Amino acid sequence: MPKRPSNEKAINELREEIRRHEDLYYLHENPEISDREYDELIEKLRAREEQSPQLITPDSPTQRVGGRPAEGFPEFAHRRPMLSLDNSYSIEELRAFDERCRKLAEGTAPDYVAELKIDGLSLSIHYEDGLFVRGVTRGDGSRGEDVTANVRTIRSVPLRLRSGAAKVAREIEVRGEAYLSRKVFERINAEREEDGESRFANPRNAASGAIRQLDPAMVAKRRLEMFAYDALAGERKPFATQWEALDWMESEGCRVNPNRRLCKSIDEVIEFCNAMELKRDKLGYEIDGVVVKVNSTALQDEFGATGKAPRWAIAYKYAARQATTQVLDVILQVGRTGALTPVAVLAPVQLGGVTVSRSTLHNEDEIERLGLRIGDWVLIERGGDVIPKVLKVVESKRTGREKKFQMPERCPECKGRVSRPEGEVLSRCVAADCPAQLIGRLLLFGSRRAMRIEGLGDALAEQLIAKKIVRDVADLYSLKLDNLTALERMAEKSASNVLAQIEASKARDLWHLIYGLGIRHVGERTAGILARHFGSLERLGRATVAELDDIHEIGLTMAQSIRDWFDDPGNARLCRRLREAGVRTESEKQTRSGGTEGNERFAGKQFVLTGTLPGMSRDEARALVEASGGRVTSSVSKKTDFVVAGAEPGSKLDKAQQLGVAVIDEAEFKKMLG
Ligand code: 1X8
Repeated sequence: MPKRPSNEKAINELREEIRRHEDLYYLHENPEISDREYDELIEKLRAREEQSPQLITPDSPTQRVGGRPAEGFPEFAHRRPMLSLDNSYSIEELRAFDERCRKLAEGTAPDYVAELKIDGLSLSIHYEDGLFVRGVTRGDGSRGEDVTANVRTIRSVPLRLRSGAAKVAREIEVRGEAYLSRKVFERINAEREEDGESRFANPRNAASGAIRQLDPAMVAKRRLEMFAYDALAGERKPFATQWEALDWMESEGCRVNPNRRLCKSIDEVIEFCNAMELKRDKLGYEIDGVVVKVNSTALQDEFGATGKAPRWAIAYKYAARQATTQVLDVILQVGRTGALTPVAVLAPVQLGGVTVSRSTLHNEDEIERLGLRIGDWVLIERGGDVIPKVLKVVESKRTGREKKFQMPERCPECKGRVSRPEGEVLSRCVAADCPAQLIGRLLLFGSRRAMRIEGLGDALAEQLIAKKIVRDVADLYSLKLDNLTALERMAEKSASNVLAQIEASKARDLWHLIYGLGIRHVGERTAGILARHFGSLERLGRATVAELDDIHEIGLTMAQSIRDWFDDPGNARLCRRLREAGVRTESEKQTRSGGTEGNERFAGKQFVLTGTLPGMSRDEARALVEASGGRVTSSVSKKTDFVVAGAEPGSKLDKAQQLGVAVIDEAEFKKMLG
């Protein structure tokens, strides 16, 4: 009879494998398997260790509560361990949790609090006499890293609790989950890609990378946020219930997630879980489930913990929106800058209620990292966005007939030359007349934040380029009615509307034009800074790299990119033709004052915008402030000079009133602008 592999051998192999995945996850921020698969490995190991308890070593992955402390920050011992949560993956498991709780509560049914489980990293925030003194990561649950300077940059962490704090205790600890919004996560990944770095796999990894940065200024750029979920006074919970703790933290100025429910039964908890699953995609951040807690603090204390997790709480994890499917092909999309983005064409598969048939692969390096070949079976996951990502290749399904993807030497759209500059992750089509790029440029130029030409959508842009009626954005200004009415699906009424929109766009302020030109690295904010600094397209076009680099907030890469753009003779001609067509190439305020210096009416002033303004968007208001030398920040502080408040202003207005900051409405704001 073949000898059964010894338990010891199996345990060692499992530990090896788990440690490898931990390294991939924590050190390289690049996991190969889903959290659920990781949990399953741990469970397997735990089961084996239970059979042979003598083999349990203190360094076994089952003996650890959380991540490992990183180097570079002093350690801090938590006053009360930061436990992890047991997971449940089904309604039955939730009901089983309820059964256990009722038994522990001797037959009575406890109330529960249901809260969202945020996909981020837990932090412990210490206050003394109401003042923020320390921020610590969870670390291994008993000791974390003191990341105070970094936590200070999180705007949703109050640096001072409001008045009532002293009544509770001199020393207070608030625990919460720090995270990155989807928007910021996307921005960081886009920046990393531009800089030739690999993308973060998920917001949690990006957040945990952010909090471990050694330079707080870098952390501040990451725009971490936090939802508070627990309050402690030393080792003790100072409130009779979790529900009160949440309300109290909110009243003290902490950000508490509004999606929470006090439940009288497990049925209500289940209802909340189901309702939030439907709302999941509409939240601006990633959640991976719901945390269910026994409401009464006395009962929590009675129930205690099992070593690594409390008995009075459980995480209900949403089914991962993952599926396996086959890669039928890899195609390339050509963006406005000529960047070639590989996209996997998938055998259609249902994922979280939608049919998925495409998945972005980002760039060649990502394909390399995944080891992906055409014909492979892949595990895909849909996060908050409709576009899913490929997590890994299912190697066991390989037949040997899979084909490697090769970046072509010619652009699939125009057959132009493709080049990948040293140190960059993106290959680009370098042809100046590539139609895919031209369409992309027209669309950017006409977009809302740029020249706002309504009606210039995909269909129109494609036809204009394909029929060679328009070759660049300046050609838009010589379009005639019959150019447009000759196109498909373009009646005379819509054609004249489009022409009117194009005409109106000539008067847009300079920053919209600069942004709409699509100069690499020049986003809306930079466009605003450039417009204010130079006051005209001509002066901007004459600026040297050194002059550009000298401007606060403009780095060398940007400076070089701007200079390169204007040095291109085609672009220089484009600017001239735009001016000749009557497009405003001078800043409005500059023209009026006749000077060459920026309008510095708001120099050094800090503004906060809140609520909906009746006559302008937030972006417009921001641009106006910046064009006059002011700054817009997102939260109200003593340094804020003015809060511009519109309809439904929310807590920023309260804060302004508390601090005695001047609050103005749109009319006053406009008056100040002159
Ligand atoms: C982890 C988390 C908790 C909460 C939200 N998100 C998390 N990731 C919450 O309580 N609302 S609690 C928790 C833990 O105890 N490990």
